[in-house]
This record gives sequence, structure tokens and C-alpha cells, in this order.
Amino acid sequence: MKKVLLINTNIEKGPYPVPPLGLCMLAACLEDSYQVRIYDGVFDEGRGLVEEVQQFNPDFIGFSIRNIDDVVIDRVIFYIDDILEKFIQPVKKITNVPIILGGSGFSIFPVELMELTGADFGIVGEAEEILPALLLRIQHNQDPSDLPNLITAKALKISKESGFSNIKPTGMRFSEIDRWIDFRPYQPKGVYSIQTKRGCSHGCIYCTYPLIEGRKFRTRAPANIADEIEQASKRLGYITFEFVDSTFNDPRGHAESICREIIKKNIRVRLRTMGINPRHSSEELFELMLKAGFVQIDATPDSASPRMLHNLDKGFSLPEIEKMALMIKKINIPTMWFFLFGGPGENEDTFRETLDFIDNYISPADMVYMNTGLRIYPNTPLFDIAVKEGRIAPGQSLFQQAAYYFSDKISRNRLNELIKEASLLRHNCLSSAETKPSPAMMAEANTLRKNSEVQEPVFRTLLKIRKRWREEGKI
Ligand code: B12
Repeated sequence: MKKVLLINTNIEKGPYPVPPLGLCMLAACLEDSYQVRIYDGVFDEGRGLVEEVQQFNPDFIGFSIRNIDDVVIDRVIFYIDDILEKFIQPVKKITNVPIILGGSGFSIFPVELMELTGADFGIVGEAEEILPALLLRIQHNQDPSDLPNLITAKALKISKESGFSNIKPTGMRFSEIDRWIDFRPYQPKGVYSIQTKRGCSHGCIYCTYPLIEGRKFRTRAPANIADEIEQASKRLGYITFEFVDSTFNDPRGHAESICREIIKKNIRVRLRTMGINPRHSSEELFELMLKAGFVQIDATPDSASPRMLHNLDKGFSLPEIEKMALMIKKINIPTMWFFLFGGPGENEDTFRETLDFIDNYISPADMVYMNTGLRIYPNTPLFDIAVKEGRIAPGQSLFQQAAYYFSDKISRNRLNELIKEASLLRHNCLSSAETKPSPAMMAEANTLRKNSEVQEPVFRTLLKIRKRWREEGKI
């Protein structure tokens, strides 16, 4: 049997370390035909990689590139230098086997990353079908260049875009993350990732998700998802599962069915999720989510100004966000809210509209993150807007030199001032620069949580401390 080594090059540990879900899914797909191993770089950061390659002696090597930069405008971290230095270059020095790249970051900047790394092949987007097909072609000395979403060192352009609709993830194979990598170091802070669908049919002007996953929702069978959660919790105990979908409650009804399947199984789990779409939320959904084991959710409307919701093409309206917020408050499901200021047309009035919403609809027990500046990615509507407005050149690469969009109707400084002011007056509002609590605050939160055995999410404990420290004049 030929051997495949899959390498996770992600060393970012914030906001918490994330397991290489996609690589584990690929490993599960390949294992019937290949001997597969995953080298997980999150904690080892490449130190044992050369030894791993020498011992395993693979016939193919795949590198997963998840993050390009951290998208935190005031302290941008560019991950690719480390990826080259700690992972790709050391491996290239000791082997000549075909090197294949993939991953969400890679899928946004495939040409740039092929050039920079000198890899042999790259696959844009999901690879469960294309990677096995590519390996077979290489083994049989056949030209792979007609495979969809493939990029080769020879051509340096994507072969043909498939539209990503070829895989129907109805009965997806389980990733069994803990079988492929050592999951123990993730357990204290991290989560077990679960995907319930692929694709995103929303059109948010700045977003890359449709480019990475395709524009159509392709759902997994709810029972299949619940089975995966049940089996993983049997192996690992009472852990937190996180849904990594673009939005959890799309298409309408899917999230409800997943919750019902989990409830039916009567398993004790902690669940959390990113994006909740206001348009498809309901009291029934939130009640089902609580019953299934959700301990916290993220709400990411980006704005609560009708004009900005339109300009960002969010696909939902202010009344829909208000309705969702009232339900969240009533059902008291701990929520982290995310707002993104500075998009096309943002001004002081639109900023204040969002602030009014925060004051009138969000519980002070819930966290509000206020970010500024929209990272401009290629092939997005925001890219076209920025070109039209003469902010970037048509062919400009935004790979190493990330560009951020700021509305010309309010200066970046003024926006930062307004956010600072808002966060000084509201203990639950934080700017993007404040995302990490101080070690002293974290220590107090840990003591509080130990002493009272609280079940609430950590962010709620931190907010209580922040409020008290503010009142005592400590911060
Ligand atoms: C969920 C998510 C999160 C969650 C993670 C939760 C969790 N438990 O995993 C949270 C909110 C915590 C998060 C945080 C961050 N994220 Co994030 N996140 C995502 C998201 C939406 C999905 C990732 C995912 O799990 N996909 C599902 C799995 C199955 O897919 P996959 O791993 O990509 O694998 C498939 C393919 O890519 C491919 N593939 C993968 N590897 C390989 C390797 C080879 C060889 C091949 C051939 C193919 C291949 O095949 C796989 C199976 O089909 C993506 C956007 C997206 N839609 O991809 C952004 C995304 C990856 N995040 C991004 C960023 C920037 C971050 C942060 C740095 C933000 C920050 N400052 O905090 C952090 C970093 C966290 C960390 N420790 O690494 C960016 C990266 C782009 C960039 N600019 O660098 C993305 C692309 C979003 C964006 N802005 O466009 N994130």
C-alpha cells in the first residue's frame, strides 16, 4: 500500500486551538486504499516533522494551509512565513515525493501559495473526491490536469471550476479526529469540530465562504450528525462540540432536525456554534438548541443599521435581528455578538443605529465584539467595489499585503474613537484589540468558576469581573 502523510501547518492557538477537521475527513476517505498518517503541527510546531517523514517514508505529502493571516487589523500576523520555515522547507529538503496543497486559506490564494512553496499540486476547496483521483493519476503516470479545482505547478491556474456541487455530504464519513491525532492537548480549551453541511448561498459582500465551500447548501443527514456526536462523546466523555458551518441554521429547518436527533439520543454534550441567521431563527429553534445541549452561540449580524445591512448584502433585515435578539434574551441562551464597522457607506449615523440596537436589545450579560475594517479578498463583491473606487488595482494581490476596506464617510480614527467610547460606557462591549482577557482577569475567573462550580460560559464570568473591576475603578 502506498503511503500518504497529511500535515497540519496551523500553529495558531488563539482564541483556542482548533483540530484539523478537514485533514481528518480526508484521511478517513483515503484509508481504504492508502496507509495514511496525520502530522499535527498545532502543538509540536514542526519540531518532530523531519523525523516523522524519515520514519514513515511517505509516497505523497499533503500540506493543509488554513490561515493566511489573523485578520486583526492593528496587529496583523502573517502565518505563511512560519509555514514555509517550520513545515514546507524542511520537508522539501529531505524528500522529492509529490507535494500537494489544500485547505481554506490555500483556497483563497492558490496561485500565490503554489508559487511561494513550489508545490506540485493544489486543490481548491473540498478534496474528498479530487485528492484520491489525483493520487491515482500520479501513480499511473496519467495527466491529472482535467480534474476540477486542481492547480498544478506546470500550469499555475485552476483547471476548471466545478462549482463544488459534486459531493453530496448526506452520509459523510466521520472524521474521528481523536483517532488521527492526539486530541488530549485540545481538551482543556478546545472543541471537537463538527460540520453539518457544505456551502453557503448568502452573498455577504466581503465573505470567502462561498468561494471555499461553494454557493449551494449541501446538507448532511441529521441522524448521521447525531451519530457522530454520540460516538465521539462515548470515546471522549463530556466534551464540547462546535459546529463549524458558515451559518448553523441554514437552510431553514436543518438545525431543528439536528437538535431533535441529538435530543432523541439523550446524550450529555456541550454544544456551541458560530453564525446564527436571524431570518431562520425562532423560539422553537432556540428551545431545541438549549434542550440538545447548546451552552453558547455566536450571533454575527455585522451591523444593525438598515442601510449597512443592505450595503453588506446580509440577506436579512433589522426587524429580523431585533426579533432574534428578543428571543435570545427571553430564552437566555448565552450569546457572543459580533459587529463589523467601516463597510461601504458606514458613517456616524449608521454606527449609532447599531449602538442603539446594542443598548435596546442585547443583554448586558452577553458579550459584544466591535471590529473595524473589512479584509478585502479576491473574487468577492467587496473586491470589485474597492477596484471601482480606486482603492486597489484590478489585478492586485492581497495575499502578503492585506488591504482593508474603510468607508470614506467616517475616518478610521473617528470609528476607533466611537468604539472606545462605547466600550468605556458598556462593560460588555469590547474592541477587537481587547479580545484577550488579562492573565489577572483570567486567574480570577478560574477561581470564581472553581469555587462556585458555575456552568455558564467563561465569557459571562469574565464580563461579571469586568463590570466589578470597572465599578471598583481597577480598569
Ligand atoms: C469554523 C471557522 C472558525 C472557528 C473554528 C472552530 C473550530 N472548532 O474549528 C473559529 C471561530 C474559532 C475560527 C477562528 C479563526 N479563524 Co476561522 N474559520 C472557520 C471556517 C468558517 C470553517 C473552517 C472549517 O472547519 N471548515 C470545515 C473543514 C472540514 O474544512 P477544511 O478544514 O477547510 O478542509 C477541507 C478543504 O479545505 C480541503 N483541505 C483541507 N486541508 C487540505 C490539505 C490538502 C493537501 C488538500 C488537498 C485539501 C485540504 O479538504 C477538506 C475536506 O473537504 C473558515 C471558512 C471556511 N468556510 O472554510 C474560517 C477561516 C479558516 N478562518 C479564518 C481565520 C483568519 C481565523 C482566525 C485566525 C481569526 C482570528 N483572528 O481569531 C482564527 C484562527 C483559529 C485557529 N486556532 O486556527 C480565515 C482564514 C483566511 C485568512 N485570512 O487567513 C477563514 C478562511 C475565514 C475567512 N476570513 O475567510 N474560525
